Amino acid sequence: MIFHVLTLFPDMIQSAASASIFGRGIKAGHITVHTVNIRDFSANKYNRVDDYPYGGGAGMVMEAEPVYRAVQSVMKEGRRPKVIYLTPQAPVLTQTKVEELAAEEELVLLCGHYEGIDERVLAEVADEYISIGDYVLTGGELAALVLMDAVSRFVPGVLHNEESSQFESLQDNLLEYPQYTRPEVWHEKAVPPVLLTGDHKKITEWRHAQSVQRTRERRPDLYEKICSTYVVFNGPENAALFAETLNEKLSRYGMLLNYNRNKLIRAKRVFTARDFAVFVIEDEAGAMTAFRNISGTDTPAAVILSGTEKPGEAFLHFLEKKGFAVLYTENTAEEDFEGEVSRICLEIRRQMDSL
Ligand code: 6GU
Repeated sequence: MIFHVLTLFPDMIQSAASASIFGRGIKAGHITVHTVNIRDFSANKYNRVDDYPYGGGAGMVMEAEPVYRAVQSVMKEGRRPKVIYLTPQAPVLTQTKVEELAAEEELVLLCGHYEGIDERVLAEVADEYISIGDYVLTGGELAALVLMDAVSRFVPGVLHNEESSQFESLQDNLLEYPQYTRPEVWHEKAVPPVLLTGDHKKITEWRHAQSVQRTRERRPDLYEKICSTYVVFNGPENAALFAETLNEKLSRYGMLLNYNRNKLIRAKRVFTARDFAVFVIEDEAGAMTAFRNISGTDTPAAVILSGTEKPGEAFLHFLEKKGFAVLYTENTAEEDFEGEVSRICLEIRRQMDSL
């Protein structure tokens, strides 16, 4: 991953970037942080890059031309990396957005200072505007560092095996469960007994409950958005393998339902509005028969059809009549299985975030 950071304070970027795990990622060659000093592209002999705002008001405004030239300087050899302007006047960075950005090979991060940047150059160069929270910093540099740090965790090789978790806190809109290490008793406080049982199923259930409770108490806004994800599949090996892989990637607590099994097919099942159903199928007519006893309650859903075609109107209409709101449809051509699963996973997560 290559980050080009356009800034008036390249030293601030370079010194912060050289520390810790992020710095290790640079040394190992997984990440490159290329800083561009916007002042080097000043159009006047005093190296000035700011001027008074038209219409009056406090502070100075960064001029369009130096910013434009700085952006052009990284757009060499026909490359067109995404340009992100860091500003508090933007949607706040989320874990889903971080993951989406990590799929890029190069990113250009434009850091503003003073009262902002001349609107005309932003309109020409910025592809996206991102804030890191609802407070105002003196400049975009700390925001760029925050963004790079979060993105770097998804760059292959940056985290060692023992540092990376397949599932991230916040990926399911759930906060992480509490952690404990030795000693078993500290200040008369014992480690929760379930963690000493060695019963992995019980431990997972306990952790999930703790995550939910913690989210409700500390982040009621996220709690509102928690969904239970179900990957519901029907069809032979292709569909089954895809469904399994998708379920594992999509959610730590996701449930996989095999609708090739008569027991499930015959039973009535009603999904709620707080569930998210992903239907993975191979044959639409067969799936309609297998799913005859399933219904939703305005349940958000995605449909993944194995093969070269997208799901047809008849199947989508069938699900909608049964109470599902189909937000996303996709087909899997199967060439790059892993990549396909990642891409679909990210798209489903995006849909879940926007509920
Ligand atoms: Cl991206 N920039 C500045 N200057 N302040 C911020 C911010 C960005 N995100 C939150 N506050």
